[in-house]
Amino acid sequence: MTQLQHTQAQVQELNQHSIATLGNTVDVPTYDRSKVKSGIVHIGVGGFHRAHQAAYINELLKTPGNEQWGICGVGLLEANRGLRDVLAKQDNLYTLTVRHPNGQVDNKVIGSMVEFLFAPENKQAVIDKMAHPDTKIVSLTITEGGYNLHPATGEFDYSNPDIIHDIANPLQPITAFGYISAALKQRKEQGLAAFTVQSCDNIQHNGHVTRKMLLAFVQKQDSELAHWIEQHVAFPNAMVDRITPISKQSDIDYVSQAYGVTDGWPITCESFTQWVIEDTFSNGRPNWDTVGAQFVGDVTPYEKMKIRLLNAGHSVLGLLGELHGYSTIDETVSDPLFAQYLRAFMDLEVTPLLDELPGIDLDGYKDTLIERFANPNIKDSLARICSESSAKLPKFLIATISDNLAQGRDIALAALVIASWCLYSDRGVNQQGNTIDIHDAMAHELSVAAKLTTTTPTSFIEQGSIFGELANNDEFISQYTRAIAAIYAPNSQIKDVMAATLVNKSK
Ligand code: CS2
Repeated sequence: MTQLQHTQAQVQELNQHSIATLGNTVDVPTYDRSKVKSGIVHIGVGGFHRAHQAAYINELLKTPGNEQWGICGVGLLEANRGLRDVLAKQDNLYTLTVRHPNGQVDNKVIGSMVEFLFAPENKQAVIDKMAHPDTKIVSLTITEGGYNLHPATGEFDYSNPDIIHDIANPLQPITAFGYISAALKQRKEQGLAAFTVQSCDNIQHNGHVTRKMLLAFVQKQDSELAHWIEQHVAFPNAMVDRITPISKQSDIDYVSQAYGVTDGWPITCESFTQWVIEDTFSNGRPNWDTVGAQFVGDVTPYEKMKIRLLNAGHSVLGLLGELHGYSTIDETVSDPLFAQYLRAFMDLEVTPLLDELPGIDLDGYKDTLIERFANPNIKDSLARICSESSAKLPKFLIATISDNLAQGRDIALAALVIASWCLYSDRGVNQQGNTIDIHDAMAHELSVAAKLTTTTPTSFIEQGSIFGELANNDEFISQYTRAIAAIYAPNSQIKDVMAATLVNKSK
């Protein structure tokens, strides 16, 4: 045992009372949390929010004068009940374990979330909180799928049963759009200023998309409110970045051993963090730039760079790695063939599409991505990376394929990834014979379409809600079916097909 490790007898629960005794072993909130008010209501308190926005606010609160910028977390889903119970026991405190590539570990107790509301038990409390005069920002991490846009058309999907419910029941919402609309209506009626709606999800133009989707929703409920939103609500675009794996029992064990505290839901993340935000807010904002975020006039080129390189890069490694039988990103990228494939994909199929990036050394950025993926202390599972691929890939990867085809460029590397996604959905086992852990809202549809491949080689890409018009593109069909033939051949190994694709690419 190292000096820092504690015996079971000394372990105490993490809460406002116990943090007073931890000052020497861990970075605890030094500010008076009882004075902090919720200026931000955040929907979707997953690991990423707790490692990113909540960590920035935690730093900000250390400087007096920022007490109006605490966070009220909101859980919309029944699945958030467990989180609510843990946070309630812990006075909404949790540990953030920051793991550097060189093995250094920093533990911080984050105190910026001062309230948490579990929406299924009290919907009106959530609407009232958002409508409260202290609330200046409603921020979101509702995942790519949460924006309810039809991936292929980019339009609002009115056929979603939850949306149909919310349009008909404005005071009993289920979706983020339903809550935001109800709260903004209350503010409008009470003559209060609108809050900013701030997306923190990995979607290009995330602010514009949120605005378009919210307006499409509200139009069907109350066109006057939609008009008021158009005039008064700001939707800043932003690029967000910090790799945050899913918390595991080993993270809980680590925290109790490292500083003698039982934390029911600690979060682990990498040391790298980035947040580039367009400075358009309707009702004030925290000075996030004093704690490491950047305000810019136009975030578009940075978002595109990040989503098309990092997020797509994750999916490339994730799907190919799952098929081969790897289980984490660091394990996958430490295989030289996978690292080479990723680098070729970034250099040859993404870089030519990126816009000018003032102040960014793109080669350096790509090197850093590979180093971050290789961080051996972040055991980021391929299962997490590949989860909800049906919502992620249209934005991360399929957009790159369409752009390349429109410019007459080759797409062989990306086409193999899509073909691998088909085989992954078809077989559900990797090439070592082990079951692949698939989490996707469309898992059933994906598997049904994939299973038709042997008779109809294009069946998988004919799923219009994911691939749109691509299924009719001859060049895409030819590259995709070539990749399908290679990976469906008897005894085919994904690594051999990757190597052959790289060789052809360099010809
Ligand atoms: C990942 C992201 O597949 C994914 O969703 O690429 O969660 C990624 O880890 C973050 O975007 C990093 O900023």
